[in-house]
Amino acid sequence: MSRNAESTAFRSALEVIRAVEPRVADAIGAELTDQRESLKLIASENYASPATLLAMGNWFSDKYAEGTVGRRFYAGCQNVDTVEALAAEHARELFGAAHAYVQPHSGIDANLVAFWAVLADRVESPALKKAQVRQVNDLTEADWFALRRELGNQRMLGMSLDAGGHLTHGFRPNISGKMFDQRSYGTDPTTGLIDYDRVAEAAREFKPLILVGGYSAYPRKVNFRILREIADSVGATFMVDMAHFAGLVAGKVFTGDFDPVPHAHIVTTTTHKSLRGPRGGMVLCQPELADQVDRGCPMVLGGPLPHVMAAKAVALAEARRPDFADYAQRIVDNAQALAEGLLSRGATLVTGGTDNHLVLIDVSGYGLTGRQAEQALLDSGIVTNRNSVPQDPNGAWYTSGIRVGTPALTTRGLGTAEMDQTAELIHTVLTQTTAGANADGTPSKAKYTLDAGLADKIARQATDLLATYPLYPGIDLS
Ligand code: DSN
Repeated sequence: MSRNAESTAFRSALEVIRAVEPRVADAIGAELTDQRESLKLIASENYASPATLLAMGNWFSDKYAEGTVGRRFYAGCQNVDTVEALAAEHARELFGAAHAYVQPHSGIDANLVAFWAVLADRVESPALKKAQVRQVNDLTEADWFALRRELGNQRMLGMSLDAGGHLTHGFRPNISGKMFDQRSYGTDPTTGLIDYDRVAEAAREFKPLILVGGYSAYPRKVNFRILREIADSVGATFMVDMAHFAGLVAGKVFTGDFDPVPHAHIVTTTTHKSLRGPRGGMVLCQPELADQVDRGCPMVLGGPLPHVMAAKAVALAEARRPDFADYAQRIVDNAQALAEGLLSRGATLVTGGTDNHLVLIDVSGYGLTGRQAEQALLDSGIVTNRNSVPQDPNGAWYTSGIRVGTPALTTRGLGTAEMDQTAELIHTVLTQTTAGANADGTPSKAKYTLDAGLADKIARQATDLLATYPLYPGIDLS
């Protein structure tokens, strides 16, 4: 691929956009500049390839294609069929999955499709027979009421939010928390690790319909074989949300007990995090759930996004190349180097380190809340996000943690030496930031002071660190 082709493609696209609304073209250009100049450590972000980005910017966006491949509610979907089938094939091959559904628009959509598929599957066999209806859509409200009672009011057991679980795993502010009666498993207060015996105990007591594995802020591997055994022991469906670590599964860093695909009945993911694809979601499942999963649209999804499915096919094809495994391993090597660098300088890390792509710093050791630390780092050109730590005294808004992840910087080419330098920059900012006070003298959870000169100096050092690793080196918009 000639670099010139990438520059020409994006320059031409911006020229066309600029002729209609120049402010949008300017914002797109500014976003590239901002992304190029910032040290991006957000664990859930990455940089998709130019091919993936370009696959999204075209007339596939114009097409409605509700239904599934070869069985659409609209005419003229032959080309959408091609890209959807390709994306699903790449996903099945990449993850060794029996079935792949690539229509979900996001992670929450993928989880909704999965929840509905499990519920429908559970109620259809015995209950539909009883109700003498053909499929779950035909159930009356009274049928549903009776079924919910029969199913133990749709219980879900997932990882608690402050231990690193995700909002969509049954928590109140999310629809999953309204659909399901939820209980959480946490982590061991001393080690910060999942205590599988406690999970088994909670499952025995609660008898969930769905046991959920997966996380968005847990820095360790999870043993999915054990979780499947726990699910089986109580007759639960085992679902894994691998959105954060899908790239590590694709790149065969997580194999055997740590690969969710052979162990879970159903696996959901986003495609834009460590997997490095377009912004979207996906569901993988065992054959017995395939029919229900394919009813995702129109049950909980609107029309699929064919342009994004095209980009998913491109990104998944990229992830099947041998160099993706090398990339996935470097993500983990970098996270471990970053963890080592922070630990050696005196930081406190949840679980004391990492096995995956993320590190969770407990910033209370620096006398700061997560919010203060996040802002001070941002002032210094380092983009992170605040995150709860287990049993966080500061709650989910202020928090006591900073989550840092390496997928994006690894894509740029930074390695373990640069991770040590990054640890130095983070540690310097956090040690030089002082928590502020409210007007009445009480400690503030948001205010802080950091010398502006120091913040500028760190930001320059961050830019210098990135200079050797240009982002999108083939794209010159000038
Ligand atoms: N917002 C994503 C994250 O940052 O982990 C998960 O939904």
